[in-house]
Amino acid sequence: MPFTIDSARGIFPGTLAADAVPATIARFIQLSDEDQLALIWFAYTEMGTTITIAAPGAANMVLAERTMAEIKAMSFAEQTKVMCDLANRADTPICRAYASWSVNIKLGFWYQLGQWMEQGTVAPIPESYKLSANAAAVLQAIRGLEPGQQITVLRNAVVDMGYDTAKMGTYTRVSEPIAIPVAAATRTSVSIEGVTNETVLSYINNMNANDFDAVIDLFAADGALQPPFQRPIVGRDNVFRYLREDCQNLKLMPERGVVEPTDDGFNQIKVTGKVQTPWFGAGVGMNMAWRFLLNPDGKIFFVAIDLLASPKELLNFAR
Ligand code: 45D
Repeated sequence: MPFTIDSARGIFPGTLAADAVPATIARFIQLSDEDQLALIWFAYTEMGTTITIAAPGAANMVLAERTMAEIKAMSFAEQTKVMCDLANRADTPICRAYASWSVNIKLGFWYQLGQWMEQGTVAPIPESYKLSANAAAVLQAIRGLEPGQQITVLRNAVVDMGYDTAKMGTYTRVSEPIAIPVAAATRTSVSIEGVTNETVLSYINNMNANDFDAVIDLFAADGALQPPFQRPIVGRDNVFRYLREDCQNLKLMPERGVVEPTDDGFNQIKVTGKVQTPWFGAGVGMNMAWRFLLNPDGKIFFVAIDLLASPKELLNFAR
């Protein structure tokens, strides 16, 4: 076996990911719970003046409805406590429920709370709230990021909240219903400058069609997918579950790439381009790279998805 998942992670080592994102999160989680909430509130409302967030679909709001109704009925003091508990990753029933939700349900939950905070039905962040010097510095750092990195910081901050699932034993994961794949007649088909590899094209086109049965067929049995800033998800069952839970309705817009065969019959392929999330649509194009390693059967042994450090990286194919 010429490659392991670990060695595969190192293909195209010249790729510069947006390390500012994990660096910002690392500073953020050091802040007090109140500072965290206020900082996100300020960052979110500032961003709202230039980019519009789409309201989450009803199907995914309904899954958080009971918790949201519970919070709505509380006093301001209790509501503030719940939000602080989430930031502190406390062990409470609400923090456990939250931890069981998929990313989009977590985001939808906060979207709703944000609206209620704006309307004054849920405890708002006082306009006079004074961020600590550290929190103000983190907010300033977020202001300096490009929009794709800003929304990733917000997303990752939200994902990290709630109780730690590793401490929860067995629990039922809650995720939005699976969308029906796009009908054959209305599917889109990409072309990538420099890449005609069928596996890669099929990966992109089937992701764009929410056809995860077809996507997973492209993977080797022991294949892995590494999302931005995460450890690889290994094995078809795990990758399949991830695709169905967290990857619906994305728009992948690859632009160019390179193919480089290895001595052992594998193919390394790097593709760069833009990705849109359903939350922001065409309003935010994230600069991304896919680093594929295909085995001699043309199956995906490994693919890393990276959020790039800058638009300049879209043209970096150095090996
Ligand atoms: O705490 O090929 C308040 C994969 C204040 C799959 C708030 C992929 C208090 C394979 C404002 C209320 C998925 C890896 C909070 C490709 C408070 C593949 C609320 C890549 C929290 C291409 C805050 C996909 C709110 C990618 C409501 C890169 C914040 C997807 C909302 C990236 C933030 C998606 C939202 C991203 C952020 C989505 C909605 C970055 C959404 C970000």
